[in-house]
Amino acid sequence: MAIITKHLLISYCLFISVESQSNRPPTVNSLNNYFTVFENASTGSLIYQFNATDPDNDVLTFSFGSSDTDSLVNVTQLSSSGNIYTCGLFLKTQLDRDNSPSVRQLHVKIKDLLFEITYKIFMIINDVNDNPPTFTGLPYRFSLLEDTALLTPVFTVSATDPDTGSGGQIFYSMNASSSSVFHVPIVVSVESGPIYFVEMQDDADYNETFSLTSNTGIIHLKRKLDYETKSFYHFKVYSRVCINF
Ligand SMILES: [Ca+2]
Ligand SMILES: [Ca+2]
Ligand SMILES: [Ca+2]
Repeated sequence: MAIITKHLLISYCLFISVESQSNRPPTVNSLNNYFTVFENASTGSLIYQFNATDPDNDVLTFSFGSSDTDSLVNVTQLSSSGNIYTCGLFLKTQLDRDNSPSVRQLHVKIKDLLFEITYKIFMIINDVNDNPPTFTGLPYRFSLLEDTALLTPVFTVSATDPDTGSGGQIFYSMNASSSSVFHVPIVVSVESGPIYFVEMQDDADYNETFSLTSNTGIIHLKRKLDYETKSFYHFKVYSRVCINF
């Protein structure tokens, strides 16, 4: 009985081996295994297409794995002609280039009757100017001695913007314009004078007293201070970017 079992096992293994050699895995026909997409692409939009085929005319199925990256997209069979399958990747969730990697690798699993291959695709996420500049180090308050020399740099305002290129380039201003995005109040007290936060109107003469360098955020004193005449200033600084969003 033991001998018969051994013969049966050997026959079974040979059978599988012959079948594996006669079948061949699916293949992918695609010009590029990468594509670009803007980070504000709509959920559900078609972002990439590829063709797959099987040399044995096997029926193919397509799926994604369960990694975080693969949860970003769905794969759907769009059409088939003969043994050529056309598939599309659809965006499943909103992308974010600013707080996550800008290049992501996707793994499409393609199965025929025996084999499963993994088609690796690189998704390159392009930036969109979708963040406003944000001032840091608030609140902005500082005091000056009334004998501070003219042209002294007296303060620096600073904002950050995570977007790339012109979308992340920040300019500062003490005056509102059509391209101003956000502003913060700034209070300057001349040393030993009281600071009145109740007055929220911009001082009429702040432009004559201070200057702000648009690309650095550095504020300079440009007129002599006089504690007896004016003991505090209140005005706003604005940040703007090249491109409105
Ligand atoms: Ca096959
Ligand atoms: Ca962005
Ligand atoms: Ca921006």
